[in-house]
Amino acid sequence: MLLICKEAFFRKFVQCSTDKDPFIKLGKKYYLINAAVQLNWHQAFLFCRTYSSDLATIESEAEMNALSFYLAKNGHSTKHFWIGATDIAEEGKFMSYKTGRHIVYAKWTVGQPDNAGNNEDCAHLWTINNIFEMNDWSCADGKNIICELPKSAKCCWKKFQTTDLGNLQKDLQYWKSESNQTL
Ligand SMILES: [Ca+2]
Ligand SMILES: [Ca+2]
Repeated sequence: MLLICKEAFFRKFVQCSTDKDPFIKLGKKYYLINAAVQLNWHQAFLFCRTYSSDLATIESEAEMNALSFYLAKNGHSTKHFWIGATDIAEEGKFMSYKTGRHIVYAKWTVGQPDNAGNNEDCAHLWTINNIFEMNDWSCADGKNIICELPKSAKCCWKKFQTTDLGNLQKDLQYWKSESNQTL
């Protein structure tokens, strides 16, 4: 069946595509793994929004394992990835920017979150013994990024990009130049 969706901003009808590239499917979710450019947590949030997506909210052990396996398999074990959990509003209460609620799942490294230096409010993934776990870190530091496509996004997500740079590579170059100016 040919699906048609309406892109509100341009007010024209476009043909739906089930192609969600550059998002990849792991388990039941679609992720954009940005291992090329490091941004601070707030820039990472905005980067995901340009793809009509959110910083990833990991909601189960199965999701964590799927991401961990994929990242390790693709040579990213030494990298740190921002995810969408922060206790910036209230210390010690990590909230999901995607759901607006307390995170329902966490795999904190032993001893974390420790709010080191009284300045760690954003959650990221890092590896302990080649397994990805969660840690809190300074939101201002640059890290790689995992975005998650909303379940409701069926198609046309590319039409909602806030940049008109065309593709991921150009977007990454854009953000890299932005981060060089602001980090
Ligand atoms: Ca904190
Ligand atoms: Ca920490």
